[in-house]
Amino acid sequence: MFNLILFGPPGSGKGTQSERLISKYGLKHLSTGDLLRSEIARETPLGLAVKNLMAKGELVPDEIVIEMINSAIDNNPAANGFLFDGFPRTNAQAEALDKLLSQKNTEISIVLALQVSDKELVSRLVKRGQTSERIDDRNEDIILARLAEYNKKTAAVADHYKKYDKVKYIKGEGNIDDIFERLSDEIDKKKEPRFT
Ligand code: B4P
Repeated sequence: MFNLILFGPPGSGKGTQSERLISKYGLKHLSTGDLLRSEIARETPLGLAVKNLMAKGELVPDEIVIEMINSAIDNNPAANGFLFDGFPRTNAQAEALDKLLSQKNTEISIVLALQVSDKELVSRLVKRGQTSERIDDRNEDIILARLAEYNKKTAAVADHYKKYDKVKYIKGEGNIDDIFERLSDEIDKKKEPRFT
C-alpha cells in the first residue's frame, strides 16, 4: 500500500492537487474537510456539533476526526493506498493515524508538505470566498483564525514525521501543473527508488 499525507496550511492547494494525484496514482482520497462538510450539509448530529467550530475557523475535536478516518479506512478494504488531505492536523491525530495503519500492517509512505506564503494563502482564500458557499472562507478574520490554528496546532505535525525522515517540502506557489509535477516526482522517487 502507498499512503500519502498531503500537508500544508489552509489554501495551500491540498484539495486542488489531491484531485489530480488520486486520479494519477489510484489512491483513495480521504479529506476530513470534505467529510465534515458533508455531515454539515446532511444536518447529521455530528454535522450540527461541528458547524459552529468550523464557521469560526477552529479545528474540530480530535476524537471526532479520528473516528471518521477510522470508519473511512474500514469502509475501503480494497484500497491500494490512501491520500490523506487535511489530516492529521494535530500530533494526537498523527499518533492515532500511525496506530490505525499499523493495525492494518501498513504505514505512511511519504508526507508532501506544500509551502506557500501567508500573503498568497489569504489572497487565495479571500478569492474563493467570493464565489464559494464555504462558511470558513466568508471573511478575512475567519481566514486569519484558520492560519493561527494551523501555526498553533498543525505545523508541528511535520516534525512528528520528520523523525522518521518521511517529509518532503514542495514549493506550492505558481502554476498548478508545475506544482503537480513536483509532487509527482517525489512520489515516483519514493515508489521506484533509483540507485546511483
Ligand atoms: P479543509 O477542508 O482541509 O480546508 P483547507 O485547509 O482550507 O484547504 P483546502 O484543501 O480547502 O484548500 P486548497 O488549499 O485546496 O479544512 C476546513 C476546516 O475543516 C478546518 O478549518 C477545520 O475546522 C475542519 N477540519 C478539517 N480537517 C480537520 C482535522 N483533521 N482536524 C480538525 N479539524 C479539521 O485551495 C484553496 C484555494 O486556492 C482554492 O480556491 C484553489 O483554487 C486555490 N489554489 C490552489 N492552488 C493554487 C495555485 N497554485 N495558485 C493559485 N490558486 C490556487
